[in-house]
Amino acid sequence: MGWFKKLGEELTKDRGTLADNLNRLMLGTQKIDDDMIEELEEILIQADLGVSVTNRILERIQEKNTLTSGFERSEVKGLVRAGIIDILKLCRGYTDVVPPPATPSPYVYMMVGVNGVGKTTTIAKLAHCANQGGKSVLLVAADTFRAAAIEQLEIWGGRTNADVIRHRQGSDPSAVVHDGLTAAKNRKSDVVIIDTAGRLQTQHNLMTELEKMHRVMAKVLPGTPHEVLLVLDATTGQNALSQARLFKQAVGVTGIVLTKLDGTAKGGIVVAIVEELNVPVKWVGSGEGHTDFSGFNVEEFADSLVEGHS
Ligand SMILES: Nc1nc2c(ncn2[C@@H]2O[C@H](COP(=O)(O)OP(=O)(O)OP(=O)(O)O)[C@@H](O)[C@H]2O)c(=O)[nH]1
Ligand SMILES: [Mg+2]
Repeated sequence: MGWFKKLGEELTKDRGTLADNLNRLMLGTQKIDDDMIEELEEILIQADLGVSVTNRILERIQEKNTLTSGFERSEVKGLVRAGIIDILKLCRGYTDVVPPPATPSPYVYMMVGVNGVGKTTTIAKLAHCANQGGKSVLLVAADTFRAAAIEQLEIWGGRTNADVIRHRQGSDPSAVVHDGLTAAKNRKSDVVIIDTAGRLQTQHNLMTELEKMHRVMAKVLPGTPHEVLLVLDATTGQNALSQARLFKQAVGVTGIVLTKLDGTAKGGIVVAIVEELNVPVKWVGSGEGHTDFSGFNVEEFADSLVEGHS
């Protein structure tokens, strides 16, 4: 093959969305054969669905192919969609409603995730929902590492009618957590949301720090945190899976918030994460404002992956 043609193929390979690639695949001859299955496998892997999810979907398609005669390529997209929905629904606890929870009080959320994914913005979104639901909200500024992180949280606190417990930049995040939960107990706050750093000097330091905060919470208020929310940027690829594994190991993630779905999101990786870690997606962020937040609608999400819109 000439280098020019090869280059062209490489480019299309890198570019296509899952929706585009499925459309292209369905335009081929009607026959379902090994070549088509192989091509579909490549498409699903490229969409960050991961080997395990891909195999599940392929098995489903092959099963259908042997069971029925006259199976057409045009049905492939529907089968991929159904496969994705099955996996996302396997993990109970996904929700299409927004918070706040009623009990116990205070209800404590700990937010975790690598830097820049949208943790602090998501806190504002959660705080706004809770505030709208008539709950008193306390934010805890335990990202003491990044410059201006505390001020950023205070600005959001002001906009969403939430108080903020803070120390100085560079102070021990676990001490802030300690004071935050003690204050929540004294003030009888309904909802507490803890902001954490996305980066420290090393990843090991970050995990150790998060573990320590987690222990401090349980000591001050047994049973807390009630939820550890892993914030994931939907535009991240394979990296998100290793991030999710690390955070789950360190602090036991209970739910995922998928942010930046308003962008040119890929998001296929989230299916792989839900399948491997058995952690539900709870909410999605779709913008930079504190009202750009909603529950996770499994069908809509699957549609947006296979159709390219929601
Ligand atoms: N388009 C879009 N942008 C978002 C969304 N959520 C957050 N952002 C933006 O992403 C950037 C990072 O958001 P932060 O909330 O500061 O992220 P963080 O995880 O707290 O980052 P660190 O504190 O540095 O670890 C900001 O510019 C946000 O406005 C979203 O759902 N959609
Ligand atoms: Mg932040």
